[in-house]
Amino acid sequence: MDTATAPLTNGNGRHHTLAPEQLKAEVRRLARERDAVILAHNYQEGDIQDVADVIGDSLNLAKHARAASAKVIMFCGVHFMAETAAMLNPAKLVLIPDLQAGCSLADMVVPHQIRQWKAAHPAGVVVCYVNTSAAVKAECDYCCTSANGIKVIESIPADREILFVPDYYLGTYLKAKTKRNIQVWKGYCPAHAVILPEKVDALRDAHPDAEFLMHPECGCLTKQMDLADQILSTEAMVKHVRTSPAHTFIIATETGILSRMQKDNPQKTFLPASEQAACHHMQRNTLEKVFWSLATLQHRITVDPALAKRALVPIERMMALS
Ligand code: CIZ
Repeated sequence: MDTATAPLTNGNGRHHTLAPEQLKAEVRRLARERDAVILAHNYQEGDIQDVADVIGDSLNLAKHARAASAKVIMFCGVHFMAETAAMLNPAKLVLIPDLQAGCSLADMVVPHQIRQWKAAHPAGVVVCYVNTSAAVKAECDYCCTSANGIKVIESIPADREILFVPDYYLGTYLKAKTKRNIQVWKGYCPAHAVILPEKVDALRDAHPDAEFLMHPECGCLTKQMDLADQILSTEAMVKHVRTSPAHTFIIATETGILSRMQKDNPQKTFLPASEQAACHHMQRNTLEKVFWSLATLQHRITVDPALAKRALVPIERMMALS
């Protein structure tokens, strides 16, 4: 059979025989047919980014999800991000390509642990990183991303103790930057934890003119904080490399972001601080799964309305500041 005309909708077998460019065209066709907007996180693979209407960090994607007029929001990212989209725009059908695309960092704190921590610090203000479940957000006062963490912390009265969950490295960075009284939970992102100072040092020796951009979730942060040229969120990194006069960049964050940087700046060189810094949850989403998700309208993400009402409090406080 001519592969260009092979049927795609062959049911449970979930095979297709299309080349990547044909599959991308099919995804775009289906998105139009379904009235779907495709939102893709900066860490998603290049093929998914190629079919997306919007590529961005969780904050940007949340803003687009809230404003979306399409019937379907195809959220190419991880579960907590799709949950936020579903809470911000509950009338829409929010889909995720792979239901198992979770977040190891988000799993490092659960609601009863927040309640216990608050009981031990009754005057504490709880700030959660966006990498948390809706159930955890519902226990918190403020939400933040790495793009707006400093602003969120600085919006809290200076005399208040702050309890920050779940990322130890982002929390430590925010504490150093704001000089606030912040107790930090000991969670970490396994993808960022494999970025080791020795490897970064070797890369910097080999590329002395390269700019070293580091994400605040990096486990190497405590040792390298003073050495990084910039400590930036993913969105800030994407913007920075467009305008920086440097030609070579060492990028210390999840490797999926390199495809966006390379596509935007074909004349520049981007080196991952670690080839191993790949998030296996983000990688569960593939172009094929995006296609099947649109074809079958699975997997729908919903949040119980009573829970969403509570979880939206810290999210809306963050969005009001952003
Ligand atoms: O907020 C996000 O999307 C994450 C997880 C990281 C970043 O810096 O953008």
